[in-house]
Amino acid sequence: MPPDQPTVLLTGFDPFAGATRNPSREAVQALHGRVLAGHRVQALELPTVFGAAWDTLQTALATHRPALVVCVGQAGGRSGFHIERVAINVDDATLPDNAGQQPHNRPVLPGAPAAYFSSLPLHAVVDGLRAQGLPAEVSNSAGTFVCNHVFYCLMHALATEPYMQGTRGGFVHVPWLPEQGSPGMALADVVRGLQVVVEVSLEG
Ligand code: PCA
Repeated sequence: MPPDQPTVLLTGFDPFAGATRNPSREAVQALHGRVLAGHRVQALELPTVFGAAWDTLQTALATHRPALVVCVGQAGGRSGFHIERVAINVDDATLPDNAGQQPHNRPVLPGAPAAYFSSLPLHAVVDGLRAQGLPAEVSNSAGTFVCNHVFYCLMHALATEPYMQGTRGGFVHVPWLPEQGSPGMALADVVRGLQVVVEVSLEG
């Protein structure tokens, strides 16, 4: 049963590649339970593991029936919020995931379309973030690691599952925390920015 109050599902990943922190997980946890534009935020942690990450998200989609899903991941080396435009049907890892899997040149979903576009209002989100003094841009590649994998599975489900019709979804990459490397972004700014992403996506 969908909850009475409409829900926004925000996901973040656990730390990977030997790190101890992942700003995506910390930022979505900070927003758990908040009400943004009349929608209650449900935060969810995904394992940085091909397959298992999507299994976890899929279960949450069926439970919460969210109006909006924003998956968030860390993209070390990028500066500012990267609002991802496109998910591609490719798993091609340059490092092992948290279960030691390192697929090469493999489809996420065999036989499924080559790509899906985000259904977030990309430019309105970027404008909203910049208006708050937060650096942001539209990105044309979410990579080919676990973030793109989850993004692709999400957009495929939104396109094909009858119960997901009318749900908007997309993916946002955020920079390292300042402690992790440069360029970094303070956790408070990541949290503030994700709030903008949600509000603009619900209103836009
Ligand atoms: N970033 C990785 C996976 C988990 C995360 O936070 C990625 O960009 O694929």
